[in-house]
Amino acid sequence: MDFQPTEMQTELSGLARRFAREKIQPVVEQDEHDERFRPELIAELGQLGLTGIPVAEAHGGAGLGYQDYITVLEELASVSVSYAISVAVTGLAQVILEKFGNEAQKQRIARLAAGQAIGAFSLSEAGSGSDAGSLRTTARRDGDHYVINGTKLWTTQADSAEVIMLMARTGAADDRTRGVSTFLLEQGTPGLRLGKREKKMGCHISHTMELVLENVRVPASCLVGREGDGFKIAMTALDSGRITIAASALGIARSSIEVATGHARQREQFGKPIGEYQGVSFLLADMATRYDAAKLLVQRAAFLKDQGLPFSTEAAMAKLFATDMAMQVTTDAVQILGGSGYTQDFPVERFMREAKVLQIVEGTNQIQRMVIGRSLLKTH
Ligand code: COS
Repeated sequence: MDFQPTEMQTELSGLARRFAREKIQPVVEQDEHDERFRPELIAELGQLGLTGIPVAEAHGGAGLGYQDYITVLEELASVSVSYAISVAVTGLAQVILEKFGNEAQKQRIARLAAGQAIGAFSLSEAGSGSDAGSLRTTARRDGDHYVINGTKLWTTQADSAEVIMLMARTGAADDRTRGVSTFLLEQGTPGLRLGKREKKMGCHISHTMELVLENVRVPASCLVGREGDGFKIAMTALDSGRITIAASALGIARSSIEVATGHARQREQFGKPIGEYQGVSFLLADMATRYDAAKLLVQRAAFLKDQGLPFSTEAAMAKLFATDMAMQVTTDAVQILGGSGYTQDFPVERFMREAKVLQIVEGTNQIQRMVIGRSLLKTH
């Protein structure tokens, strides 16, 4: 593992940083207010080659690794977590199709990798969040079709997605995780409709949707992998997804440190810049140290994944530490900015709201601790 970014990583992060500053920054605050997502920005990111980084060139991706991917997500998130998450969730669909899809399903990757289409991942339900294996949406085999019924919750960008990777129960309820299968659903399939859009604390650009499935009849060829493999497919995808969420946490933390440091230099109280008070400079020192420690964990998880080595536990550690770090660092940045920090004149209050969701998505940080704890205690 090398601490120096490669030439490719420097180029990718430079591209992503410029795009985020020139294209997202000018519209982000208004769009957050208007809850407006711009798919055309994803298409432009696709033209820059930034929407299919970890997918093989044969499938339309860039054929690079997660160590490259995290540099791009950090830059996007440093301006807008919503767009970083959009790229990451579309990436989740690509990763699933590449690893588990049949040849026809793999053909669907190219449009996602090019940013021409958006993907979604639909696992959670009202009664099944952390306990993902208890999901109740059913997919009943009917000849050479499946008929899917149920209601999914918290599906990011289901309203703009062309393809939705959806987990449903094909086995008995007491089969739990072994009775779950993954399906590739098309937007517009009869019986599949959007339910309510959640009113959230932050990340308003990113739409979080309820999905209602009423006798959705799909050909059996929509099954991804084998019947009953769906839970493991979801868990495998989430292992990778947790690295992308951790990388997004780095972005908002870094921006918050930059804003807070600039403020501490300029803002004078009692006749000198507030950064000259130890109460502020020590806070900044802790913020920067936590950011660097988180970055090393995220880089390690990405490195292991790129090497083809086991990385579930390390991804959980990176997600846990980086998102808790982002919550702390963004909160401290608001504190350093004082009254200004609590207003929308500065982005730190938005970053603080965005940090909160990162402690929850792709497995709450309590679930990450469970994953880490189990790996420590397992006997084989
Ligand atoms: N990769 C591959 N397989 C995995 C896996 C992983 N990371 N984690 C678990 N599995 C497998 C297990 O090996 C087991 O296989 P067998 O049936 O062959 O023994 C099976 O999946 C069930 O595993 P387990 O018994 O550990 O499942 P649990 O019901 O205890 O759930 C947790 C495990 C809690 C880790 C899982 O439910 C989880 O991650 N929950 C959070 C869900 C989540 O992140 N939701 C957010 C959605 S996106 S916003």
